[in-house]
Amino acid sequence: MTIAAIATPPGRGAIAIVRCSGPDARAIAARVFRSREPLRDRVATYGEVVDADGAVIDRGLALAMDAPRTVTGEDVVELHVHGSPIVARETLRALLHAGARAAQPGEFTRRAFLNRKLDLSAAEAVADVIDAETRAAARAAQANLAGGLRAEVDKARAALATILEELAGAIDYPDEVPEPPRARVAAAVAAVDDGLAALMRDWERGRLVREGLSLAIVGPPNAGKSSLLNALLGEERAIVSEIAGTTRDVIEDRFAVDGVLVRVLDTAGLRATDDAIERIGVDRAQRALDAAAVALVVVDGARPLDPDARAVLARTRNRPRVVLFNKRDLGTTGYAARDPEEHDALCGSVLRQAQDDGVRAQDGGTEETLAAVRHAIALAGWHGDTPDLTRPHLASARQADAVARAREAFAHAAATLAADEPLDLVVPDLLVAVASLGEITGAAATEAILDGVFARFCIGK
Ligand SMILES: Nc1nc2c(ncn2[C@@H]2O[C@H](COP(=O)(O)OP(=O)(O)OP(=O)(O)O)[C@@H](O)[C@H]2O)c(=O)[nH]1
Ligand SMILES: [Mg+2]
Repeated sequence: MTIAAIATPPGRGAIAIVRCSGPDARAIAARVFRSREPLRDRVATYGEVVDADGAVIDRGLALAMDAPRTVTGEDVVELHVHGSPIVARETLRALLHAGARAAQPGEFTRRAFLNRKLDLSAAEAVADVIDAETRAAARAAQANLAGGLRAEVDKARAALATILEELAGAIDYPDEVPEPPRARVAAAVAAVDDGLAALMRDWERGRLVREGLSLAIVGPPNAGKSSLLNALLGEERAIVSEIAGTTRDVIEDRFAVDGVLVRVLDTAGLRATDDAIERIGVDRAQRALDAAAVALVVVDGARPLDPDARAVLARTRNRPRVVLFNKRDLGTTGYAARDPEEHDALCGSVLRQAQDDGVRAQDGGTEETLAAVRHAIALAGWHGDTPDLTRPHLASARQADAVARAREAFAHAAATLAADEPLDLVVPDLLVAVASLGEITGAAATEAILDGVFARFCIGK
């Protein structure tokens, strides 16, 4: 079945591309596209796009690409028309009328996978490339798109296949083929497991790159939370005033630290209140704090700590956080009297004037404070260890789950080996691991490995 869809984003632009893929792509395009020259493989041809009645929808280019050297592995025809949503839609309608079916989400990529144009991990990377919100995320997706993850996984599976062959030989010909030494089997399994453990470690960091870090700015009213948000963003995003309780709703924005996206939430000051609206704001602040990966706690460090400040400091002690004792330009009374738990807290000032007037810049000027806060976010969020984006990595929960299952099987195999149980008992575990890893790339090759191994088992075993 030939499918068709608009390939460019909705809205107006210079060009819109409507493409179709499938065995009838050329025949269908011929009904919709009129040109003086016939379409030739990989040559752009000028002509008219016409509707079912033969009326001209637009003039543009048609680009035919013959299977199998195409993105889907099927015949593909792209119609490049003017970038009007109406023209693109009319062109698509003409293709559908001429016999194409509207493509499902991801169907072009799915066909590419089915035609072995890319493996499953690369197909997932296609989606990641498109979704990337930062340069770092785009680069990370490219590493997998190039097939890096498949190479890693295939290497692990090949190592397992070698162990399985050896075991199978000994099972099959117990008199001729000696059992491989247990220690060697154990070491081989452990080596594969180490590689997977590294992938799992990178998974968390990779997720950070793709999804960004959620950061909630919390603290008592009037501490300077919104001032800090504005300073981090470099714009007057949130209202700042000397009235405690200025921020009511949660304000969300984003900025980057070390190329990592930080999704930041500025929240209402946390305090007990009788004001109904402020109460709602405080509830929202609390929820934002619960959901965030890292808390950025801001308290007024110039004054003795009040119960509200103590409460939020105590509440965030056991989680990743950054603590800023603010308003250093006014004094450090609160900072000096802080609890031992807050001894790694930052002390600074985010007051705009402090910077603009050059007031006591050496005493924690805004820029200096911001640099310290950014650095502390990197430490709390990813241990200051910027992810290596060029390495292949697990990019979805599905992939991470497959690796986790392989590692469980290894743990079981290791226990069997350690318990001096018969060596062939580890075979099922290793097969489970091979199959789980195969899910990552979508390889159907497990059948072959299964055949190779079980063909040598005698009946009843
Ligand atoms: N001197 C001094 N004043 C500051 C500093 N940071 C913020 N302020 C002032 O403190 C007041 C409160 O600042 P905000 O940023 O609105 O405080 P907030 O924590 O968002 O307050 P709520 O939204 O009410 O919870 C404003 O008048 C700011 O100008 C600082 O480092 N030094
Ligand atoms: Mg505020």
